[in-house]
Amino acid sequence: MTVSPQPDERELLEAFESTIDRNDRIEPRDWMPEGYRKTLVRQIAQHAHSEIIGMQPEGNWITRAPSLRRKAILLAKVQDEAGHGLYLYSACETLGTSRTELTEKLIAGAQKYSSIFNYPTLSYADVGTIGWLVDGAAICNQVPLCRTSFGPYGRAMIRVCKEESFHQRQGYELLMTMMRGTDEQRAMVQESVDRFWWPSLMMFGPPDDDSPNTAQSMAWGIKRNTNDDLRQRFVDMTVPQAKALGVTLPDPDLVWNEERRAHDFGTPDWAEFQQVIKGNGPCNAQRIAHRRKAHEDGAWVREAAMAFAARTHEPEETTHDR
Ligand code: BYC
Repeated sequence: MTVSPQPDERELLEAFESTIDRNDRIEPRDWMPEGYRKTLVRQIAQHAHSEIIGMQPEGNWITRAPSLRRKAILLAKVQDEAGHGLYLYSACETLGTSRTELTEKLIAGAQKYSSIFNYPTLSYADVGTIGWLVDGAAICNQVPLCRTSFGPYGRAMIRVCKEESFHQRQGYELLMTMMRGTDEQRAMVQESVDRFWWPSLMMFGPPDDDSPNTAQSMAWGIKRNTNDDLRQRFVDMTVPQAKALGVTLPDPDLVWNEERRAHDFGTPDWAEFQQVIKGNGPCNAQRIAHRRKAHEDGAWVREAAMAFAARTHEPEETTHDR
């Protein structure tokens, strides 16, 4: 038997770079630089954790939905987020990092998740605002990620984006219904938008000048746009929607700039953002404690599933009399 010579690292790197340059996908079986793998695991894990932790703020209102219809919609939406988390953990597993390891890191506070989910949901209007603004921001960020250079991540994003668009529309429809209601309902919507506007802008990450990862992630085709570009796109997309809804976005500096053909807007409180991502936001401790408890309470389900799987894989003659 002849053994073909192993390509050396330089050849492998050249092959990797030419795949990136051609805008083709890197697949799990392909060689990749360790830094590329590490960056993907960091971003995809953070993304997966965000979907799972993101179930909590809205899940908080399932038992208090104002009608059976709203309850059914909310239940389905929160379940979709669980599904998104699972696609993303699966994408991470193709890079050699198990979901168990990632979950342990999350509940130990060793990995991040989106800052937005560390803010409380104080009224039912927040369910609509999260759909409109938070899912809206998520779509702006995630549509370009459908073209990310790593195959399993991009393919997961295609499915996630379809569902997120639906989520955004249900949020907008809920807010529109409330805006057509009483003065009190309109005030609830405005109060909710006032609380979520700035944290939604923070979802896109720090300004480009303070973003340590953007340049390399763009060079590798992991990110397709910078944080500031996507934030701008989100503001421009949201302003006419706010107008149609009849709410005011809480930014006195928000104004159309004819020269740039885009909106100028104020600066988010980046000191607050840094505190939130360090674990000191209003709900960080509560979110992690809740996730840890759910993980511990679910131990018996995992054990039962493993035992069942082991039994179903036993040879036929030892299991026929079950
Ligand atoms: N929150 O160099 P940068 C959803 C971290 S789920 C927390 O710009 P990067 C939804 C960043 O990780 C939404 N941390 O980083 C779910 C880095 O720290 P490390 C989640 C943040 O990665 C349920 C440091 O700050 N979406 O939509 O190039 C219901 C420096 O930042 C945040 C995704 O995860 C933040 N907002 O760019 C409803 C999308 N921003 O890791 C909705 C995928 C930054 O070096 N992720 N950090 O310690 C991305 O596109 C990019 O990771 C980001 C950040 C744009 C978020």
